[in-house]
Order: sequence, then structure tokens, then C-alpha cells
Amino acid sequence: QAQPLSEAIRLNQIGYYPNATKIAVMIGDAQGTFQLMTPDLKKAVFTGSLSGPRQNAISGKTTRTADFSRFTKTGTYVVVVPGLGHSYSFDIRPNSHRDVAIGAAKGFYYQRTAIDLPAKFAGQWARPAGHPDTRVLIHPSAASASRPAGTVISSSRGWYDAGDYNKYIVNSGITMGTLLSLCEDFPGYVKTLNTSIPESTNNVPDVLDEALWNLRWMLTMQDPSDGGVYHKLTNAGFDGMVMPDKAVKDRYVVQKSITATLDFAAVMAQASRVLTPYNRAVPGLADSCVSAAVKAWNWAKANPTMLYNQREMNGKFDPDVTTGGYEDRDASDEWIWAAAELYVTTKDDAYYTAVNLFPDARIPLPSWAQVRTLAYYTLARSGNTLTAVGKKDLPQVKQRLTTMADSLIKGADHQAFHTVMGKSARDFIWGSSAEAANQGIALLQAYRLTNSPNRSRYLHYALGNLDYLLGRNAVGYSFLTGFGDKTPMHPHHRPSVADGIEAPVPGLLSGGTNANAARQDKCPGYTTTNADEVYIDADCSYASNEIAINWNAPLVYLAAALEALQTD
Ligand code: 9MR
Repeated sequence: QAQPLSEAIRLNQIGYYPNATKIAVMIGDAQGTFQLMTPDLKKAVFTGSLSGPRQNAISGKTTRTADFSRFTKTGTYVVVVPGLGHSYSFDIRPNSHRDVAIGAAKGFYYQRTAIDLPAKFAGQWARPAGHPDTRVLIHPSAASASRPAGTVISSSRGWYDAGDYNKYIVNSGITMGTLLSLCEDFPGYVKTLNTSIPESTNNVPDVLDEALWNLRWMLTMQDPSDGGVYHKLTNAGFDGMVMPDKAVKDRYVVQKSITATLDFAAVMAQASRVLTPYNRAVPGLADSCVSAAVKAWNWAKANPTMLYNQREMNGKFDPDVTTGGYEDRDASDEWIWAAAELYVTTKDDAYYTAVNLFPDARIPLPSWAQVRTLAYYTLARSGNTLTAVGKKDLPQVKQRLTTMADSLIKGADHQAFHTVMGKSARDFIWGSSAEAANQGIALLQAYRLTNSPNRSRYLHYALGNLDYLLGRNAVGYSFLTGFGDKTPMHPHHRPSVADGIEAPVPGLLSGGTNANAARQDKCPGYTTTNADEVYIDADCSYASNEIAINWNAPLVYLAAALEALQTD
């Protein structure tokens, strides 16, 4: 009988590994059997029984599960549930997420400032360079004796942060830390990821070349006279929905901040380790990065109270700056991250003992405002190369990773979508897609770096969160533009809105479901208040459908790491 497409069948729209868990989730109380069929619906290759019901703890909705893990044959299929219909098609094959990893890494290329994107690399999204940032003004909030307000500096390159055209050091911090960690954790695998960028033919992995585009910008954000780092490079207000080359308002660097400076120190210290093997391709850069990190650290020690507070600044300077704040009232985690990276790179115990690395038992999920756990990842991954002070704490660092992973998987076996993501309504914050990806990374770090008896479950649930991001979720979207059948077509992303091309720029991760989005962006069209369902694919929905570099980076890590681990 004719089977219609059913959006009630939620699954990873890209695919599954032959030997891993393969689950689809039905919204509603469908019962009986399901089948796996070829996409032409002519041939059934597998029949199973729906299990459940499960109750979604957030929305109260009933779901049923189709588990076809036992079917391992490579191919392209749909799930068919009689009475409901068929799902989108997906693949079962080894390397099923390799294109996702490459595509999400390529997303950064499209975010580059200050360089033409020719069709050779950008296809139909080719566009002229925007924001050369070779003439940037020192904002009055950033004035110093050597650089009075209005001084012109060059601060070129870098990526656009998100759907807007500004460049923010704090958010670059965790983004770079995540991409550099991928290079550090999977140095062999990253060499195989060809993203087809202008640098693809050099001897540096493309992911690292891409990161260098932003690293070289970051270096220009440090005041050479004192080591402090400007919080952001920005217009006074957000641009309209125009192409980058049409957005030509004055650009400023704004107040040096403690969080920006410490994040910068951490990134530069880590970059120096990652770049050392590539010294021949980028002579001297690794050394320059350590020097920059040390100078930043010393500024931070001399200016520990310089938090960034945009509201407090307003009215005091001309012009007022109203763009993204990345304000954070607590720099203790930035101290921990910077100390750990500097310690591991320099092997100087003074960094390790300068701050309390273990102020309490918490192991917070990484985000732009909370980078403490990045320090624990770095200590754990550095293991035997640590000096005695660090080695002594290694068991408790690993214990923390296990504790974090165990608390993530706790109860996931009963979650409606079989994922760690969405156990709690609290997961659905602004940029929740990055929560899912960062949970996945936390599980992978515990999988890689500890001997926990739960390791295989960590890996299983890391993959589950990738399934979440690619469609097995309460809204049925694959949140990565261009990947899957139901994906965001209208992200809050200026080039995607302004370029006149129907498809959005590909490889960009929508922030995704956000319980408070309606109140935050006031975009019309929200239809529910169920925390796990508040998402609309509309470009005015900047609180649920913007894209951002700090959301893309953990997806790159998660997809690439899962791919790399398949071949282990
Ligand atoms: O990702 C940020 C999120 O955690 C905050 O709640 C939100 C509001 O302050 O801002 C988000 O960051 C935005 C930044 O300020 C400007 N560029 C776009 C970012 C993503 O929406």
C-alpha cells in the first residue's frame, strides 16, 4: 500500500554505523511492527517490533522505538511503520558521519572575514570578501597611553562569530580550544579531513589551517605594549541583513577584559603545542604563541578585576556599543583553563600552583562562559607528560571525567529519544545544539582517557547525541544546514538571508531548541512551550535558529572523533 512520508518518525537523517546501535523514535503510540525498506519502498530488508511506550518527561508525549541495530547491511533505507508512513532515507555504512565532519569544518571557511570566497571553494555561495578590518579604531573604552581613542590598528582575518558580523575573543576561545583539541586528540585522523579550502595543498591539516585563519586574527587583538587582549572587534550596533561586503560601518576594538585575555592565553598555549610538529610550514608561530600566552597571563595577573560589563559601559563612551556581550561575571574558570594550558605547554609548575585548579567538586559542561572542564581535558590528555605536581592529581582529574560521564548517562536509558540530550528541560538553552555536542565530547573524553567500566556506554551515548543533532529529537530537524532532508532553510545568518540563494550556506549548526526563545527574540511563529519543542526555522528566530562558531566546533569534534574511533 502507498506509504506517505511521516515526520513522526525521528531518526538520524544522515546515517548509522553498521555495527553500532540504530534506533528510530516514533512520536505517538504506533504499535506492532516496523520495517526497513529500500527508499523506493519496493523491498523490505528487515522487520522488527516497535517497543515502548515511553513517556517524554518534558512534553508528556508518548513515543515508540524502532531498534534495527541487528541489521548491519550497508545501503540506503527508510523506516516504514504501517499506518504511519515512511521516514526520510538514511545510510547504513562505515564512515557515515565523515561528510558531516568535513561539512561542519568547512562551515568555518564560509565564516571567514577579509577574504574572497571564490566558486572554486565556495560553490554557489561564492562571495566577495567582507570586513578587511585593516582600519579598526581603538574605542574610547580601550584607550591607553600608547593607543589613545581613535588610533587606527589593523586586526584582519578571523571568522564571523555567528549570524552577525562581529568578532569576539571570548567565543573564539572555546571554539579554538575545541578545534585544537581535535587536532591534539586525533592528529592522524585530522590529516585525512580535506575541506577543500585554499590551503588544502599545504602540509598542514585543513582543520588546523582553518583554525590558523582565526588564530592570526586573535594575535592582533593583543595590545603589544601590555599584553592585554581586547574583548571584541565590532560595529557599534548590529548590521542589517546585508552581505558582508555591503556592511561597511566603522569597526572598533573594545575594552580589554580578563575573560578575553585568559581565554586568549589558554588558546595560544594550546596552539603552540599543536603547531610544534608543523614548525616547518609555519616557522616560529608556535613560539610566538607561547610568548603571547605568557604576556596575556601577566596582564591578567596585574588586572584581575577587569571584567567586561557592557551595560555599565553604556552612556559613558561614544559610540555606545550594543553588539554581543559575552559577559561573564566569574573568571575563575578562565583562570583554571589558562593555567592548565600554560602549565602543560611550558612544564612550569608555577602555572599549576598559581590558581586553585580544583576549587570544588563541580565538573561543569563546557560553554563560552564556563571553560573549567577544558582544563581537565587537557590535564587528562597530557597524562604521562605532566610534571610531578600534575601527575599527582591525575587520578582525581580522571575521576572527575568519569563522574561527569556517569551523571550524563544516568537515566538516559529511559529518555524518550534514547539520548543523554534532553533528559532535563534545562538542556534547552540558547545554543542547545552545542550542549548536545559538548555532552558528546565529555562522554568521548571519559571513553578515551579513563578506565571506567562504563566506557562502552559513553561511546554509545556520544553517538546518540550525534543522532539527536542529525534528527532524532523532539522537533525532527537535522540542525546542520545542508545535511539531511529536514534541515534549517532560514537560519539567522546574514549571508544566507541576503545572498538570494535558496539554500542556506551549508555546514552551519543551528543553535536549536531553546525553551525561552519566544521571549528572547520575539519572532512570531512559536507554537508550543514544551521546552524540547521550542524551535522555529525562521530567520528572525535568533534565539533558536542562529548559527555560531562555538556551536559548530563541538559538532566538528564529535563527528570527527566518532569517525576516528570507528577505525581504531
Ligand atoms: O551564545 C550566546 C548565548 O549563550 C547568550 O545567551 C546570548 C544572549 O546574550 O548570546 C549568544 O551569543 C550571541 C552573541 O552575543 C552575538 N553573536 C551571536 C551569538 C549567538 O546568538
